Amino acid sequence: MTSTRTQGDHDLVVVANRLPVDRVVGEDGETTWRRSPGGLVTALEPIIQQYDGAWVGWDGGSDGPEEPLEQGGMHLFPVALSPQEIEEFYEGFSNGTLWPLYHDVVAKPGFHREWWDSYVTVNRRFAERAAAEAADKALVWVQDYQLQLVPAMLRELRPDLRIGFFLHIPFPPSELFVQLPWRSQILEGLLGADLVGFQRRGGAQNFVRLVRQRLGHKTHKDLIYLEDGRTVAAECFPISIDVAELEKLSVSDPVAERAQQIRSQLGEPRKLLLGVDRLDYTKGIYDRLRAFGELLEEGALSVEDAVFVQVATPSRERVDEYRRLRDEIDRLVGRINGDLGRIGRPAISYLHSSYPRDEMAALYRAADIMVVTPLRDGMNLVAKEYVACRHRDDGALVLSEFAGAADELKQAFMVNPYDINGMKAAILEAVDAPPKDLTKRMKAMRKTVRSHDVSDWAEEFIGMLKQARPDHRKRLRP
Ligand code: ADQ
Repeated sequence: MTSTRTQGDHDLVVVANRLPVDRVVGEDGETTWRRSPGGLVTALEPIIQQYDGAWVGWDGGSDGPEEPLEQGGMHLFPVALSPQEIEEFYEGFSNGTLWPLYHDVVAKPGFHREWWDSYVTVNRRFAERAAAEAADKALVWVQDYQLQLVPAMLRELRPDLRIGFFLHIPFPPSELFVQLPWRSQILEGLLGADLVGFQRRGGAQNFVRLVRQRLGHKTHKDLIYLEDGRTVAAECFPISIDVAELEKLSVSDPVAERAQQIRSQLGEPRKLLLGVDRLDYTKGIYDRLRAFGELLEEGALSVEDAVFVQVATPSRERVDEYRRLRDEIDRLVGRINGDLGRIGRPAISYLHSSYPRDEMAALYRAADIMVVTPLRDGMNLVAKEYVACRHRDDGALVLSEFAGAADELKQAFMVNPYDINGMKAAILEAVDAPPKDLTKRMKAMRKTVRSHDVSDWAEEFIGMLKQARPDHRKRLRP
């Protein structure tokens, strides 16, 4: 690692695996950049604009630009990855090791030394780029599991910075985390931050316990005291959504009309059940559809009056586990539709497409029952998006207790996604619930979602990070 201290102009630097833009290649072969649709971009864009800040990230390709880009008042600094690094750092260590390990080992993590080496190399590249762009005493906010070594690497290069880290996925209990051959390096990497944020209280507690047990640091509640005199805070900051944007969309006439149209195209079912997920083995899609299939088989529901719309956007298709999952779900849907569907009445309407926000809002409005059953999920924004779109306080949410959202959306029909009979019972309970009960539940959940949106999330994190004094023995909170 170079020890030369260079310095940039930006008082806020976000460091994330991906840049907030997608490359679009026109018919003439010309490359342009379009703002990515994700929630993180929505959350961070206003704050970056306010600070005239920078965003350091990868453009998603292997032949991306090296030169800075400007987009919507944000200064973007690309970090290049080679095809081998995409395979080893991104598909390998990030998505083949950390992702399954942090999600309760629902798939077997691969532990490969060359993947780890690539993770270290790429994290260093991100840290160096951030160090070069941050102004004196700037705030740097590092995002997610792909970049857990960046905080310590960055601190070594730039001890003047205030460094925050937020983990979007769960932080596992120590019994699972300690499987990782590089467990101490990851913990040391995170401790380079002044503030480490998690989706749930339990994640922060797991982290504090691990640094106490494994690294021998003194801790008190959510604070970790390091030998060099620094204090690191581990806090929970549950992420949210842009509530106002979705509310506005969902009450608009075109979305209302489209919601009606969706229902009529599906044959005006009495109950429309909906699932919306990235096609990922953590999301519990297979067992959810199995539960629905069994309800049809047993006659508790019939295709004459219930249909399940499952939107599953393919993702990480170069990773074996994801290809296998796609095949398994394809087969299951084929079997259920083949056995139980009728002409013009499929049991499951299964879609691989990615939709614009207005179509998503229409789907949420059209659905009587939203079924969100991940085996483990950091938060799950889909659950919150559904609630935000139910402006009439109707509809039901069936929610896994293993999603971060379960801490807040307590009035959902809660399920253990490993318990197929329990899921069947919860779906039936939601189908048969009296409208009064549904209204009471949805009203309470809408109030919760509206009281804390994604800009509150970002402002709370940055607000707390600003209080950090990396070069003093000061606690973050009085
Ligand atoms: P994800 O695992 O991607 O996020 P989630 O929180 O549900 O999961 O977010 C998915 C987003 O993609 C939602 O905003 C949803 O509307 C959108 N989406 C899904 N399918 C779509 C489709 N077919 N077309 C268009 N949009 C679609 C990770 C963690 C989560 C955590 C988030 C944010 O795994 O636990 O909530 O980051 O921190």
